[in-house]
Amino acid sequence: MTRDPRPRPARGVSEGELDIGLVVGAHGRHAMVETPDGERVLCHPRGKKSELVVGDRVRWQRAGDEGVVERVEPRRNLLFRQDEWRTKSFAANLDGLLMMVAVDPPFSESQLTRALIAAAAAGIPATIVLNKVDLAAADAVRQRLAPYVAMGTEVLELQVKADPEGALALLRPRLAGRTTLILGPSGAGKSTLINRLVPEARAAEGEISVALASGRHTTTTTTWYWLDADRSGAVMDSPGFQEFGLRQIEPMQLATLMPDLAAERGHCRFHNCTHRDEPQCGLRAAMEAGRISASRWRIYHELFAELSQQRW
Ligand SMILES: Nc1nc2c(ncn2[C@@H]2O[C@H](COP(=O)(O)OP(=O)(O)O)[C@@H](O)[C@H]2O)c(=O)[nH]1
Ligand SMILES: [Mg+2]
Ligand SMILES: [Zn+2]
Repeated sequence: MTRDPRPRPARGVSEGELDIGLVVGAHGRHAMVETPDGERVLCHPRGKKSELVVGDRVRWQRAGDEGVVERVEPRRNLLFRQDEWRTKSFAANLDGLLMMVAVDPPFSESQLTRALIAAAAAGIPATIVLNKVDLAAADAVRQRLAPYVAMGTEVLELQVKADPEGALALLRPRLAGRTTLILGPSGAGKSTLINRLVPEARAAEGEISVALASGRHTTTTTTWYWLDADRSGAVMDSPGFQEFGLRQIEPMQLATLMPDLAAERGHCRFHNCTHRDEPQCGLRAAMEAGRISASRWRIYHELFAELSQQRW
């Protein structure tokens, strides 16, 4: 006998009857929802518009073996990127972002800055992790990150492969009891780190992606990993770090979201200075005095131009 797969209508269901759940995987119209007991139920959102994001708290109800998400609880925050055509959410309700880069392969400072700006706009505290400091080029890369240290961003140095115990000792207290997204370019060492933090990570990832993708080959989305048996801390891993669009941000907002630039505001001749070519610009003076790095200054201008293009 086959079960009617259609979800039951929501009519007559009061809020109190709906279960609370946590979205630990999401793909297209499916989401893996975890109950407070740790059971995982494949769910579909009711209604066409609602997009479910990993980290969402949802109200849902069972429909046979599966479930229907009736409502998403208000999000504390949402980290996303947005280009001309689409918005892609990384995760919701984050306590922190770990931006992981490595001494090698070389990383794009523009991509790093974009992610930090998106986190700042979403109100999510970010830490930079520099991995592979065992490699010879470590000093040169440290110099590249000096402006970030100077502007108050925490920069942690790791060698996950060469010294995994040291890396764990540094990170575990910072990750405990919190929800942290680990983001970074391919090759930075994210998988190596997550496999150290969560030895059963590979299995968990496979389980969710199989259930969500129904066996089809799909690109993976954000993956959720509990750090401990009592499920108090979690890390997430997300693809799609390249082409980090920031269309959600107004150009005039940019300087407020870059701490080194923000610190120099208030000294421009024009109160609505865009810091591009206005005379007596306090930010330009700060750059010339070495308080804003040449690379951050260049990235600001590239972003300002990009975000000023006509929106469709
Ligand atoms: N030298 C060195 N290599 C590392 C370190 N951590 C990771 N790697 C290597 O970097 C490569 C990419 O790591 P991976 O975890 O797959 O990166 P991901 O793409 O960010 O997930 C692998 O060959 C790792 O063995 C480290 O601390 N030092
Ligand atoms: Mg990886
Ligand atoms: Zn200015």
